[in-house]
Amino acid sequence: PMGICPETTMSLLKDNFTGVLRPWARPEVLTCTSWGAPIIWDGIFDPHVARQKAEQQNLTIGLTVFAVGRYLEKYLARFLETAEQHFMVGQRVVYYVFTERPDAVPGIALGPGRRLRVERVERERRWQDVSMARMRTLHAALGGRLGREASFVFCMDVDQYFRGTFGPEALAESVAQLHAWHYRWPLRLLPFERDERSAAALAPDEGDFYYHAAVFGGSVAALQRLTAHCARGLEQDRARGLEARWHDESHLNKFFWLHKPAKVLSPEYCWCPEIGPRAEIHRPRLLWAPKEYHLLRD
Ligand code: 2GW
Ligand code: MN
Repeated sequence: PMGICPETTMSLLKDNFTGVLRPWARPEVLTCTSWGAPIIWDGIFDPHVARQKAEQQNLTIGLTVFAVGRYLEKYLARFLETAEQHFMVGQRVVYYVFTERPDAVPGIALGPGRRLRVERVERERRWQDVSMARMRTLHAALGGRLGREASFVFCMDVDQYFRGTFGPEALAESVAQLHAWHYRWPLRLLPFERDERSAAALAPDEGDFYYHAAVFGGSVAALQRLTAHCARGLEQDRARGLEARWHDESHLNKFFWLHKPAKVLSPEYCWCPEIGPRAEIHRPRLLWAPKEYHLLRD
């Protein structure tokens, strides 16, 4: 289907609350936020039921990823190859790769109903700008072809790879990812931007969770609001000579404080292997790829 379809979004949400989720299956973790959004842990949904229900709705799911500079050779092929194995298998999927070198994008064998689109972007000079420019570019893409052909979109970092099923149980009007390093931390220690002059600032008593900008998603309309908010905040800060502590991630956290996500993904969905084994992390879906800062940040 073309364009945004609110009915589809709503019925999917309703199904998630009534049929698909069994939050009591994981009594040792928080499976619901204070505002009533489910937190998706392994075991609280039946992947087969989730997949069947989604297939009936005939959705097209977008997956955006930026691969600029050395990140293209280093991370993109593995990200896409493993997405073919694990991301929304059985659904219609359209990958959007943003890069300054479209010719260098590796050829990946795609399953039926899956396609890859490559969009050219300018290369920013500072690495912080590469990351932050994504919000502006995504906003434009959501207002264009991506927004017309997808009903839901996930926006992801490229420096990670899929290891387990990342299926339609993760879909919702707006979706935020719990940060693997911070989900056990007390609220007042979370690394939100605290400088009141920044558009991303949260007061000491504000904040629900610290969300990871490596994975966020939602309907096209919700993501247009999210990317517009973050792009505006980033520009406002820049005009004042400020840069938030964690760049675009700080602004994303401000957005989700003001506009609560409809669904939250447990750290199983984007896990950092360096943390080591933890009892509550059953089946990681994405794993952070190792970084070589000396190689990349110069
Ligand atoms: C970024 C930092 C340093 C050196 C290179 C880059 C870089 C990033 C690059 O050269 N080329 C590129 O395509 N990127 C894209 O930006 C790529 O998609 C990458 O995954 C994304 C974010 O940069 P990354 O993954 O190096 O940053 P992280 O893993 O520290 O990410 C968190 O914090 C960022 C802000 O500092 C973002 O909010 C990100 O979404 C967070 O996961
Ligand atoms: Mn990253």
